[in-house]
Amino acid sequence: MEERILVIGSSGQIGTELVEELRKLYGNKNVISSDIRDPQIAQDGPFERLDILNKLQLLDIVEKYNIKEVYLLAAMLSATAEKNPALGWDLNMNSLFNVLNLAKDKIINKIFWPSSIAVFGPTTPQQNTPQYTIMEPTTVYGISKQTGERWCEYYHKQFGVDVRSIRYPGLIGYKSKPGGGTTDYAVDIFHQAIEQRSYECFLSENTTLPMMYMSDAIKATISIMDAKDSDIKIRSSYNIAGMSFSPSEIASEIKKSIPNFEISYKIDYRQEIAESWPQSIDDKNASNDWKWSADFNLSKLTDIMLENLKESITSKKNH
Ligand code: NAD
Ligand code: AKB
Repeated sequence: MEERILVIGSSGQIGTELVEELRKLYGNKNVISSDIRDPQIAQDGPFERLDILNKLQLLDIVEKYNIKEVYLLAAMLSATAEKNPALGWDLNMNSLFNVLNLAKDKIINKIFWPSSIAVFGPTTPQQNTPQYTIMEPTTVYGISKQTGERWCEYYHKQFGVDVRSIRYPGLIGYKSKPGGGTTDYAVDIFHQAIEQRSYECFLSENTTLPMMYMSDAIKATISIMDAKDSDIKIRSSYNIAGMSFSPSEIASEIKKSIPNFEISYKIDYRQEIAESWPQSIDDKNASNDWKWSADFNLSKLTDIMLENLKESITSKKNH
């Protein structure tokens, strides 16, 4: 049987777009999407309901489709995990072990597992944060990602597992809704700008964070998975950078297209999380090792988000 790819947590913000792209590259039937909930948009290709914490169910699906490559996207993100620390830890760690162990047992060959800028903490240099630096995360999500990075490197060194990873910044796209992160405001703001002409932001106006347009994130994911094994020099996780902005900067950019748009601020517990993260990222290791570079800046991102969301919101209203 042909070797196939499994995406776990495919109904989320990244999975929705990654599955679409992987199917363009490898064919619909060769990319199996899976999640505990239905997909956000209609999909052309096999979908399996899979709880990643259920090892037997995972093995059944892997054997049924002759899966050799896994993209593990199921996780609890920063804001939600702060409200459910034990559940967040359980999901984020045991999902990773279940997949790493399939590779250790030589059932699958290759794994993609995303880390995050949340691995950094308040003692990390915030500007141009280096690949190797102080890492003292203060959220359960950040602790789980930092621990996950250590385990990925360990499984690579001790058992030869081919696991590849990227520390994504906050991701922004129009095709899917985000799932409980601190950077979610940067997606919600576009929806509210079009529908309400106003947005109440839960982060303060000058809170700068590293962000990235979803197409760049998908490009990075596919590039690192396609890179030659010998080019992957870091088996914990690579820094990658797109752009950095604050709520007031994105609001000003939106105002260029929607002049009567207004932003207001009502800060909540997510402010403290955001303040513990870097403001910008140094990604030269990714550029050197597997030729990474971003294509999108804030102005391009804003144009694309507004144009596409206007279209989809108008067409929903007309149906
Ligand atoms: P998301 O919350 O949008 O999607 C996660 C998906 O996992 C959801 O569809 C959810 O139903 C599914 N899921 C939850 N529990 C599950 C289980 N037990 N079994 C199977 N599926 C389960 O998250 P996302 O934004 O798509 O993020 C994907 C990965 O990328 C995560 O590891 C996240 O930490 C990482 N990441 C995301 C961002 C971002 O800005 N989106 C940034 C950095 C890192
Ligand atoms: C979150 O805000 O939790 C995510 C992330 C940066 O990991 N978007």
